[in-house]
Amino acid sequence: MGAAVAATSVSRVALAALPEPVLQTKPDTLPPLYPSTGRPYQPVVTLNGWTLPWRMNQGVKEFHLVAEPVKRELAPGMVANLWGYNGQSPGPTFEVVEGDRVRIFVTNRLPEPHAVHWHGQRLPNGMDGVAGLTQPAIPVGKTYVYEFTARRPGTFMYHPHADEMVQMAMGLYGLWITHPKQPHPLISEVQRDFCFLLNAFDIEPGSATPKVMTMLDFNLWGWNSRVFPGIDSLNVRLGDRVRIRVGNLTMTNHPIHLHGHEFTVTGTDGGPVPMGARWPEVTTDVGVGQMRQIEFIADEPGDWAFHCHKSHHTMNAMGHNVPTLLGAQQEDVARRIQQHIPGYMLMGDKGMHDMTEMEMPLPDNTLPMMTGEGPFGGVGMGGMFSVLKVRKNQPHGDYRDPGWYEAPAGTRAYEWTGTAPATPRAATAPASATLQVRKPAGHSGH
Ligand SMILES: [Cu+2]
Repeated sequence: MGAAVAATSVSRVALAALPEPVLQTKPDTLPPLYPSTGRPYQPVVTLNGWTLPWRMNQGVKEFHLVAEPVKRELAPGMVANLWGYNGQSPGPTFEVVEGDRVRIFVTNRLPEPHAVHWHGQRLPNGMDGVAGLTQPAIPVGKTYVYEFTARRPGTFMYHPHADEMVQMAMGLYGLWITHPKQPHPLISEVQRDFCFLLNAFDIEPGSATPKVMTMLDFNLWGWNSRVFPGIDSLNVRLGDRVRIRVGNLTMTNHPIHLHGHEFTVTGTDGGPVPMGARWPEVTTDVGVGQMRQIEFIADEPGDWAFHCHKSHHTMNAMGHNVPTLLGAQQEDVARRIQQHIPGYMLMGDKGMHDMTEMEMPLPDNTLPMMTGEGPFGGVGMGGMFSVLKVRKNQPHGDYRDPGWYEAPAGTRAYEWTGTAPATPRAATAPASATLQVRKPAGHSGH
């Protein structure tokens, strides 16, 4: 990673040359990149991602973005064939300071034309990256240069504006953070600043390449092209002010929900939210093409679930055309089928929780629908799910996973082992309390 950052003394030849692209091969959450050149700022941490180093060239921050096919591990046990930037999907995060002049070299190593749109930025029209409208598409193998001044601070993203349907279905996008150049009345100083993009893939069990024509029926719901249990936890110190920036480039909305704390939405991709327009929430809906920046004080120690509240989005690939079998007596049927198909299992007659412990034979390169191990057993999740870990002794600036929370004695839900009172429901209910059911009359066909 060092090459581009370390180029402090740039030779005349290098001035005319393309910056060497910095690549990342692992899906790990890299520690914050403290700026070694340019103005200082409090950096962000990209979940399961990284920040793109730059080189200074006569006062301009120069970046080199390479669009190319990549392999991305969505979670241990599954690798997807995606399109990304600089070795990963999503691409690296850009971090600059309000007022910075930036020059971005974009090399197209995709099999088709490309263009990069800088979502939310104020910039000259010809730098907006809409193929055909503001520039010719970048041909295969060619490099284009974008140059503009990062005029307003905030949370932004970048994504293709050439064959968007295919290129975004394949995982091409990234985040862009512009830090304020001086203390800003609407932008708080925080101790932890996380960012991620919401994404969705449709990958048939047993395969590795997304189906690019899918409009709504995606089967893998990700944060930064990772799915639970592959999404890293957000590790903070008790009392930290925490900011989390979330962008949505999927085809549906995602109500993002945090346990144990209230937060406020302090900004969108349109800028900081005025103080008088902020209110407390525990869930905020991130609409398609929107970004939300939430903030809270992490003042409750523990392992707090943090997830999309659409329950189908906290599952991995599953079949939706399965009949509801709750309450169905299948044991005898299952026994008879097992005589012909050893290992045949019935599912769903008592709910789906069994799926968390089931050792089902899965096709290669396929994640279980409900999975993940917690300290007390199967978590039974997938997709857009992670954990906010708040710890008293998490060192300042340390983002490493502190392990599972140890609840103080007497503060964890426990099993009742005393005698249960009798609950003779029907016998004690007064006659007047029986439900009156009025059936519709005279409407044939009902
Ligand atoms: Cu969702």
